[in-house]
Amino acid sequence: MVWAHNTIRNPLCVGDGSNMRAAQTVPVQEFETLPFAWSWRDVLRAAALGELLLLWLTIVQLRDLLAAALAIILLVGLALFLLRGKLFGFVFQMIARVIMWRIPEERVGALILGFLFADIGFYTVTGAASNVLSGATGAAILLPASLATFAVLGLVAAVMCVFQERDSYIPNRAAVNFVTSVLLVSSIVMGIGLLRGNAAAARVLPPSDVKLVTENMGYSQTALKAQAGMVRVELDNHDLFWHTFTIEQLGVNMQVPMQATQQIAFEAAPGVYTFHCAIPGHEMLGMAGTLTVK
Ligand SMILES: [Cu+2]
Repeated sequence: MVWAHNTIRNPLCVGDGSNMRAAQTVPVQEFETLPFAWSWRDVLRAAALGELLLLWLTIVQLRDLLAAALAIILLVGLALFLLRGKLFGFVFQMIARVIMWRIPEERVGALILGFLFADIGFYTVTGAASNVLSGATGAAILLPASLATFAVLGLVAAVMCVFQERDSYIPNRAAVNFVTSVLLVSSIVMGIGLLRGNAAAARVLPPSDVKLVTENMGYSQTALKAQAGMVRVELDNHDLFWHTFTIEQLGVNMQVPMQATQQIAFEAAPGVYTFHCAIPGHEMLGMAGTLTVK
Protein backbone atom coordinates (compact mmCIF):
# COMPACT_ATOMS: atom_id res chain seq x y z
CA MET A 1 0.00 0.00 0.00
CA VAL A 2 2.74 2.38 0.96
CA TRP A 3 4.58 1.67 -2.27
CA ALA A 4 1.49 2.29 -4.37
CA HIS A 5 0.91 5.61 -2.60
CA ASN A 6 4.48 6.69 -3.19
CA THR A 7 4.33 5.75 -6.84
CA ILE A 8 1.36 8.01 -7.48
CA ARG A 9 2.97 10.96 -5.69
CA ASN A 10 6.26 10.58 -7.56
CA PRO A 11 6.21 12.98 -10.51
CA LEU A 12 8.85 10.89 -12.33
CA CYS A 13 6.69 7.75 -12.44
CA VAL A 14 5.46 6.50 -15.80
CA GLY A 15 2.21 5.20 -14.35
CA ASP A 16 -1.36 6.36 -14.80
CA GLY A 17 -1.37 9.81 -16.41
CA SER A 18 -4.41 11.15 -14.54
CA ASN A 19 -2.92 10.36 -11.15
CA MET A 20 0.30 12.08 -12.16
CA ARG A 21 -1.50 15.23 -13.19
CA ALA A 22 -3.48 15.25 -9.95
CA ALA A 23 -0.29 15.11 -7.91
CA GLN A 24 1.43 17.82 -9.94
CA THR A 25 -1.35 20.37 -10.40
CA VAL A 26 -1.63 21.28 -6.70
CA PRO A 27 1.12 23.91 -6.66
CA VAL A 28 0.62 24.88 -10.31
CA GLN A 29 -3.05 25.75 -9.73
CA GLU A 30 -2.10 28.18 -7.00
CA PHE A 31 0.14 30.17 -9.38
CA GLU A 32 -2.52 30.20 -12.08
CA THR A 33 -4.95 32.05 -9.81
CA LEU A 34 -2.38 34.84 -9.31
CA PRO A 35 -2.60 37.76 -11.74
CA PHE A 36 1.19 37.86 -11.68
CA ALA A 37 3.64 35.37 -10.27
CA TRP A 38 6.54 36.97 -8.42
CA SER A 39 9.21 35.38 -6.35
CA TRP A 40 11.20 37.29 -3.72
CA ARG A 41 14.09 37.33 -6.19
CA ASP A 42 11.87 39.06 -8.78
CA VAL A 43 10.88 41.63 -6.14
CA LEU A 44 14.51 42.29 -5.16
CA ARG A 45 15.57 42.66 -8.81
CA ALA A 46 12.67 45.00 -9.61
CA ALA A 47 13.24 47.09 -6.46
CA ALA A 48 16.96 47.43 -7.26
CA LEU A 49 16.26 48.49 -10.87
CA GLY A 50 13.56 50.94 -9.74
CA GLU A 51 15.83 52.49 -7.11
CA LEU A 52 18.66 52.68 -9.64
CA LEU A 53 16.43 54.59 -12.08
CA LEU A 54 15.41 57.07 -9.33
CA LEU A 55 19.02 57.56 -8.26
CA TRP A 56 20.02 58.13 -11.89
CA LEU A 57 17.29 60.80 -12.24
CA THR A 58 18.53 62.39 -9.00
CA ILE A 59 22.11 62.43 -10.26
CA VAL A 60 21.05 64.07 -13.54
CA GLN A 61 18.53 66.53 -12.04
CA LEU A 62 20.20 67.50 -8.75
CA ARG A 63 23.86 66.63 -9.45
CA ASP A 64 23.75 64.78 -6.15
CA LEU A 65 27.01 63.07 -5.14
CA LEU A 66 25.40 60.85 -2.50
CA ALA A 67 23.00 59.49 -5.14
CA ALA A 68 25.99 58.66 -7.34
CA ALA A 69 27.74 56.83 -4.49
CA LEU A 70 24.56 54.90 -3.63
CA ALA A 71 24.05 54.00 -7.31
CA ILE A 72 27.56 52.52 -7.52
CA ILE A 73 27.03 50.37 -4.40
CA LEU A 74 23.63 49.31 -5.77
CA LEU A 75 25.17 48.30 -9.11
CA VAL A 76 27.83 46.19 -7.38
CA GLY A 77 25.19 44.47 -5.22
CA LEU A 78 22.91 43.89 -8.19
CA ALA A 79 25.75 42.54 -10.35
CA LEU A 80 26.77 40.07 -7.63
CA PHE A 81 23.16 39.07 -7.10
CA LEU A 82 22.30 38.55 -10.77
CA LEU A 83 25.44 37.22 -12.41
CA ARG A 84 25.66 34.05 -10.31
CA GLY A 85 28.86 32.78 -11.85
CA LYS A 86 28.00 33.95 -15.36
CA LEU A 87 29.93 36.49 -17.45
CA PHE A 88 31.99 38.54 -14.99
CA GLY A 89 30.64 36.33 -12.26
CA PHE A 90 33.93 34.50 -11.96
CA VAL A 91 35.83 37.65 -10.97
CA PHE A 92 33.11 38.71 -8.54
CA GLN A 93 33.01 35.19 -7.15
CA MET A 94 36.73 35.23 -6.48
CA ILE A 95 36.62 38.66 -4.81
CA ALA A 96 33.51 37.77 -2.85
CA ARG A 97 34.94 34.46 -1.62
CA VAL A 98 38.17 36.11 -0.52
CA ILE A 99 36.35 38.90 1.30
CA MET A 100 33.35 37.01 2.62
CA TRP A 101 34.87 33.68 3.58
CA ARG A 102 33.42 31.56 0.80
CA ILE A 103 29.88 32.84 1.06
CA PRO A 104 28.32 32.52 -2.44
CA GLU A 105 28.56 35.84 -4.31
CA GLU A 106 24.82 35.79 -4.88
CA ARG A 107 24.18 36.01 -1.16
CA VAL A 108 26.85 38.71 -0.86
CA GLY A 109 24.90 40.65 -3.50
CA ALA A 110 21.62 40.22 -1.59
CA LEU A 111 23.37 41.31 1.64
CA ILE A 112 24.84 44.44 0.01
CA LEU A 113 21.43 45.31 -1.45
CA GLY A 114 19.78 44.61 1.93
CA PHE A 115 22.11 46.93 3.88
CA LEU A 116 21.85 49.61 1.19
CA PHE A 117 18.05 49.45 1.19
CA ALA A 118 17.98 49.52 5.03
CA ASP A 119 20.11 52.68 4.96
CA ILE A 120 18.15 54.41 2.18
CA GLY A 121 14.86 53.22 3.70
CA PHE A 122 15.68 54.64 7.13
CA TYR A 123 16.25 58.21 6.03
CA THR A 124 13.75 58.30 3.15
CA VAL A 125 10.81 56.91 5.20
CA THR A 126 11.50 59.38 8.04
CA GLY A 127 12.15 62.16 5.51
CA ALA A 128 8.96 61.49 3.53
CA ALA A 129 6.88 61.26 6.73
CA SER A 130 8.35 64.48 8.11
CA ASN A 131 7.83 66.33 4.79
CA VAL A 132 4.22 65.12 4.52
CA LEU A 133 3.54 66.27 8.10
CA SER A 134 5.12 69.68 7.53
CA GLY A 135 3.07 70.20 4.34
CA ALA A 136 6.01 70.35 1.94
CA THR A 137 5.48 70.43 -1.84
CA GLY A 138 6.19 68.39 -4.99
CA ALA A 139 9.65 66.85 -5.10
CA ALA A 140 9.98 67.07 -1.31
CA ILE A 141 7.28 64.37 -1.11
CA LEU A 142 7.74 62.49 -4.40
CA LEU A 143 11.49 61.94 -4.20
CA PRO A 144 11.79 60.53 -0.67
CA ALA A 145 8.48 58.63 -0.96
CA SER A 146 9.43 56.93 -4.22
CA LEU A 147 12.97 56.12 -2.99
CA ALA A 148 11.40 54.77 0.23
CA THR A 149 8.97 52.56 -1.71
CA PHE A 150 11.70 50.68 -3.56
CA ALA A 151 13.88 50.60 -0.45
CA VAL A 152 11.16 48.94 1.65
CA LEU A 153 10.36 46.44 -1.13
CA GLY A 154 14.05 45.70 -1.67
CA LEU A 155 14.87 45.37 2.02
CA VAL A 156 12.20 42.75 2.70
CA ALA A 157 12.99 40.89 -0.55
CA ALA A 158 16.71 40.88 0.29
CA VAL A 159 16.00 39.48 3.77
CA MET A 160 13.87 36.71 2.20
CA CYS A 161 16.58 35.95 -0.41
CA VAL A 162 19.25 35.66 2.28
CA PHE A 163 17.32 33.68 4.90
CA GLN A 164 15.05 31.60 2.65
CA GLU A 165 17.37 31.17 -0.28
CA ARG A 166 15.61 28.09 -1.73
CA ASP A 167 12.06 29.44 -1.47
CA SER A 168 13.10 32.82 -2.85
CA TYR A 169 13.00 31.35 -6.40
CA ILE A 170 9.34 30.29 -6.13
CA PRO A 171 6.60 32.73 -7.14
CA ASN A 172 4.34 33.14 -4.12
CA ARG A 173 1.28 34.92 -2.86
CA ALA A 174 3.10 36.59 0.05
CA ALA A 175 5.48 38.39 -2.34
CA VAL A 176 2.65 39.57 -4.58
CA ASN A 177 0.53 40.72 -1.61
CA PHE A 178 3.48 42.51 -0.06
CA VAL A 179 4.32 44.39 -3.28
CA THR A 180 0.72 45.45 -3.89
CA SER A 181 0.26 46.62 -0.26
CA VAL A 182 3.46 48.68 -0.30
CA LEU A 183 2.57 50.24 -3.67
CA LEU A 184 -0.94 51.01 -2.39
CA VAL A 185 0.32 52.65 0.82
CA SER A 186 2.99 54.65 -1.01
CA SER A 187 0.56 55.93 -3.66
CA ILE A 188 -1.88 56.99 -0.91
CA VAL A 189 0.94 58.78 0.95
CA MET A 190 2.14 60.46 -2.26
CA GLY A 191 -1.43 61.44 -3.17
CA ILE A 192 -2.12 62.95 0.27
CA GLY A 193 1.29 64.59 0.26
CA LEU A 194 0.75 66.18 -3.15
CA LEU A 195 -2.79 67.39 -2.37
CA ARG A 196 -1.70 68.81 0.97
CA GLY A 197 1.46 70.11 -0.66
CA ASN A 198 -0.51 72.05 -3.27
CA ALA A 199 -2.72 73.54 -0.57
CA ALA A 200 0.35 74.52 1.44
CA ALA A 201 2.23 75.93 -1.56
CA ALA A 202 1.01 79.44 -0.70
CA ARG A 203 2.54 79.13 2.77
CA VAL A 204 5.28 81.77 3.01
CA LEU A 205 8.01 81.69 5.62
CA PRO A 206 8.56 84.98 7.48
CA PRO A 207 11.64 86.84 6.23
CA SER A 208 14.80 85.36 7.69
CA ASP A 209 18.07 87.01 8.68
CA VAL A 210 20.12 84.14 7.32
CA LYS A 211 19.33 81.90 4.35
CA LEU A 212 21.33 78.73 4.06
CA VAL A 213 21.34 76.00 1.44
CA THR A 214 22.80 72.52 1.94
CA GLU A 215 24.05 70.74 -1.15
CA ASN A 216 26.41 67.80 -1.60
CA MET A 217 27.26 67.66 2.11
CA GLY A 218 28.06 71.34 2.52
CA TYR A 219 26.51 74.62 3.72
CA SER A 220 26.26 77.40 1.11
CA GLN A 221 27.87 79.81 3.63
CA THR A 222 30.12 79.18 6.59
CA ALA A 223 30.49 82.75 7.94
CA LEU A 224 27.02 83.99 8.94
CA LYS A 225 26.16 87.42 10.36
CA ALA A 226 23.06 88.58 12.27
CA GLN A 227 21.76 91.35 14.55
CA ALA A 228 21.52 90.64 18.28
CA GLY A 229 18.07 89.68 19.55
CA MET A 230 15.75 87.33 17.68
CA VAL A 231 17.67 85.57 14.91
CA ARG A 232 15.80 83.72 12.16
CA VAL A 233 17.65 81.07 10.15
CA GLU A 234 16.20 79.33 7.10
CA LEU A 235 17.71 76.12 5.78
CA ASP A 236 16.90 74.77 2.33
CA ASN A 237 18.15 71.18 2.11
CA HIS A 238 18.82 70.10 -1.50
CA ASP A 239 20.47 66.84 -0.49
CA LEU A 240 19.07 63.33 -0.38
CA PHE A 241 20.02 63.18 3.28
CA TRP A 242 18.89 64.79 6.54
CA HIS A 243 20.93 67.79 7.71
CA THR A 244 20.73 69.92 10.83
CA PHE A 245 21.57 73.48 11.83
CA THR A 246 22.87 73.09 15.34
CA ILE A 247 24.34 75.64 17.77
CA GLU A 248 25.04 73.83 21.01
CA GLN A 249 25.85 77.05 22.95
CA LEU A 250 22.30 78.31 22.29
CA GLY A 251 20.45 74.99 22.43
CA VAL A 252 19.49 75.38 18.75
CA ASN A 253 18.91 72.19 16.76
CA MET A 254 16.87 72.37 13.54
CA GLN A 255 16.58 69.05 11.69
CA VAL A 256 15.74 69.34 8.00
CA PRO A 257 14.72 66.31 5.90
CA MET A 258 15.79 65.83 2.27
CA GLN A 259 14.41 68.40 -0.18
CA ALA A 260 12.72 70.40 2.60
CA THR A 261 12.94 74.04 3.73
CA GLN A 262 12.64 74.90 7.41
CA GLN A 263 13.09 77.90 9.62
CA ILE A 264 14.06 78.41 13.23
CA ALA A 265 14.03 81.53 15.41
CA PHE A 266 16.12 81.94 18.55
CA GLU A 267 17.45 84.63 20.91
CA ALA A 268 21.14 85.40 20.55
CA ALA A 269 23.29 87.87 22.46
CA PRO A 270 26.29 89.48 20.70
CA GLY A 271 29.10 86.99 20.24
CA VAL A 272 30.58 84.42 17.90
CA TYR A 273 28.86 81.03 17.82
CA THR A 274 29.83 77.90 15.98
CA PHE A 275 27.17 75.99 14.08
CA HIS A 276 27.41 72.50 12.62
CA CYS A 277 25.42 69.57 11.24
CA ALA A 278 24.70 67.05 14.00
CA ILE A 279 24.29 64.03 11.67
CA PRO A 280 27.22 61.71 12.51
CA GLY A 281 30.19 62.30 10.21
CA HIS A 282 28.87 65.44 8.52
CA GLU A 283 30.85 67.91 10.64
CA MET A 284 33.98 65.92 9.84
CA LEU A 285 33.16 66.37 6.12
CA GLY A 286 33.16 70.12 6.62
CA MET A 287 29.58 70.91 7.64
CA ALA A 288 30.43 73.61 10.18
CA GLY A 289 30.78 77.39 10.36
CA THR A 290 30.40 80.47 12.54
CA LEU A 291 27.54 82.84 13.28
CA THR A 292 28.65 86.32 14.33
CA VAL A 293 25.99 88.22 16.25
CA LYS A 294 26.51 92.01 16.69
CU1 LIG B 1 24.48 67.05 7.43
